[in-house]
Amino acid sequence: MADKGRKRKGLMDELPEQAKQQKGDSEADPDGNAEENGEKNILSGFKTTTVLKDSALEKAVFLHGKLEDQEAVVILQKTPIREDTVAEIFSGCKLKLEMKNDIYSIYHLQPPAHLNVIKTTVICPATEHHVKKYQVQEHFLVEETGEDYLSITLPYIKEQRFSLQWVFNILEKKAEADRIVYEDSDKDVGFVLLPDMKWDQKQIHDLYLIAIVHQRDLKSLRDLTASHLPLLQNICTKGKAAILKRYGLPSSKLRIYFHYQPSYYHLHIHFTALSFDVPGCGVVRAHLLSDVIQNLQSDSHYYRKRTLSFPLRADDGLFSKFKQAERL
Ligand code: M7G
Repeated sequence: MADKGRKRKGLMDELPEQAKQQKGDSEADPDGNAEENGEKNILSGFKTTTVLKDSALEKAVFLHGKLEDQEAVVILQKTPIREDTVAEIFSGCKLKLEMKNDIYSIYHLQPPAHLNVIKTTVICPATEHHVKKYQVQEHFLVEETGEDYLSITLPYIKEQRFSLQWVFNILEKKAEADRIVYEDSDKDVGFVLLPDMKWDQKQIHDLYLIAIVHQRDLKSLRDLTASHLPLLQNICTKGKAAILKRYGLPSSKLRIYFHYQPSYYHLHIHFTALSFDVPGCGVVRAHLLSDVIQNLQSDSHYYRKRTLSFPLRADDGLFSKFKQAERL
């Protein structure tokens, strides 16, 4: 019975007050009249050149095009339907019958405008890397030894990959300062915990936060040794506590992991809701923080020596480097 009662509760009811205050812009502008409120529609001039990916599963379309003569990537994604908005959807919608057969009927339901928001991510100016990142491509599994890392991967990531400006902006409070959920400002073991760009913060079901370390010389898992255990343990303990406090989600409902390879080579850790089958949480890319801690406890140089497997896209520059080195 208790469980049934809980199910009936809206998901937003489950978000504690503090978390509700952190929600996205559409809540501040429930009718979606941003333009009327003085916010310019920057996307009215967007010209699509290519559809990079059209994913029915993710309910998203990834577009490459031009925005005021600059290269841009725009991602349109339908957001999950929140349980606490269902009653309003039913009472305020326009309903059109599409098909009826015996006990089965299908309707075309148009919800009130403010409940019909499409999460829109704009990357502008976008680099060639961004365009490739979102393009559908064949993937190959690479087995990178410690030697391969030093001779192939490290030189490549030093000259390539994405800018880390957005990371430094967060650490220096030049961007997203109002979104920070928790910060430990210690220069050695400190970090900033905040919602990932992928999470619209509307429901806990798809909770996604990242912890970004204050240390600037750690690129990825490969740089970690036992000397970083205090940092990792600090993130693990304080990150979990902050999420429990803000969102009421216990650590038993969290998946906490690194990506290898990451897209951005400044050490960060992903905190996602276990209930959310998020892309990138599978065995070929994710390394659980708890496993990483244990591996470093048993061998300080574990991640310097181990062969690590990860998928690479056929058009990834790193893939070409592995081919040139005849490692594929
Ligand atoms: P990753 O493992 O380096 O790359 O994770 P991935 O994108 O292939 O997973 C970086 C994480 O940072 C991703 O989950 C991104 O969604 C997130 N992220 C990227 N940017 C540019 C931003 C940003 O500007 N703000 C926030 N809050 N998150 C970002």
